[in-house]
Amino acid sequence: MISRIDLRGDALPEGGALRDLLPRAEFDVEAALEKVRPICEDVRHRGTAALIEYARRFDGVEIERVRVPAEALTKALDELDPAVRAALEESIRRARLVHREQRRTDHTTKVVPGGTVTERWVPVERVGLYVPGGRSVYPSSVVMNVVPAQEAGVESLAVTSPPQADFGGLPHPTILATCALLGVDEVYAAGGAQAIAMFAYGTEECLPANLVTGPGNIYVAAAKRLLKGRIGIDSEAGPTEIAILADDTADPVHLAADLISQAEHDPMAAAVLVTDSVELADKTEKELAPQIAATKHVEDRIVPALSGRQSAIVLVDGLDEGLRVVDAYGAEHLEIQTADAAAVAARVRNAGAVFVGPYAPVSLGDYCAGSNHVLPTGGCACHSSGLSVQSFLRGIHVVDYTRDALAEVAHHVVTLAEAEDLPAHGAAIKARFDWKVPQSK
Ligand code: HSO
Ligand code: ZN
Repeated sequence: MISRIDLRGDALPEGGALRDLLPRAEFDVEAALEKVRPICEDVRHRGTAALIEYARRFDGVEIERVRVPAEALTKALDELDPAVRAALEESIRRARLVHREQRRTDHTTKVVPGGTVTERWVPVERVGLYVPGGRSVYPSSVVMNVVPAQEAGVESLAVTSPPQADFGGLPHPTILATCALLGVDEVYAAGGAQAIAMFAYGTEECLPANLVTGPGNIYVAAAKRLLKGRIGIDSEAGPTEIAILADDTADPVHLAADLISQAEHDPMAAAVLVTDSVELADKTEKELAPQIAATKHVEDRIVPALSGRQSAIVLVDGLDEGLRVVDAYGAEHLEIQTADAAAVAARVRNAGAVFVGPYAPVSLGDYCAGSNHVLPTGGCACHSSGLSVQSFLRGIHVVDYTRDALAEVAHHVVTLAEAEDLPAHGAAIKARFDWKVPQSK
């Protein structure tokens, strides 16, 4: 079911070479670029008419308008299962607690008397949030995108999700209900690359946005790559990943359940167990079959995900080597299931999010931990963070110097300008002092 990679014995290779030994899903965004280019151009030129045509072609549904009417949002919330509503409300409450504390405050540094630099944090004005449809209708992802944007103070927020043939061309009702619960009233029925183009270029119905966030399929990722620059993007989310670092104190029943839990997302999802215990590896592998037999999405997602070359049990000599392996991998989600898990977790350098000990499974983080579940995949955790309030803010440096403060440093600026062969830069300083560069006292 799941392959093994035995890294015991010899010393582990360094950096990139170690990474090359580890399994990873292939997610070839480049290949999809040429497919999405004409679609994005079409939306740019024909706006709503193009979106309506793509709804017909890709989503198999006739729609007359892309903007979801307000009544549809209210209706969806009225009809939402009360238990789901209560769970979403708790998820929102916890997410708000965590994200609210991420807000940065403006800070002024007095560099010299009369010379200050203030860093002002300003929310992005208008944000478009992409919420996938089809196989993955995740109201939880609406929460994870909307809450940080709102806590950052974004004023204009629009959500888009693919039109569903089963729901009269509207996005899935649970998505609509979650938007209503969060107070988002601008929602569109558009999916795929065309939805990203709608936010980038704007249409008759939808104003262009400054930033688009949210996970999507390979076409969504390709459109983000193509339109990046015209519109800001969060990341090109790839298939989900779980890595677990475990020793012989871990419970194989938990490990198997957690590996399967993320394999359930996608046939390309990656589940990687790193351990120094062969016995634990054997027991966990044995646990997989009965647990898989008892769940859904088996043949289409779980089995291909676990048996694919992106998933594996990796055997290492000890925890230090295990840490090196999980750091080289840089998983979207990393569980630490070892003795003294908090101390081990504190040593992790690369992961989208770390889950400590037996009672913090990834599923908790997916819904109700308060943490964000939009996280870097494909090894991007080595350089990027998950979605947060910070993703929706820009830091603006405000430079304020008096005449004396400028005079004090003028000769240095002029010297550096000359060293870079940019005399006009120096002249902009000299002009303020009748062309006589003050020397420092
Ligand atoms: N594990 C997914 C998020 C998710 N799980 C949504 C359930 N619903 C990627 O972090
Ligand atoms: Zn999940």
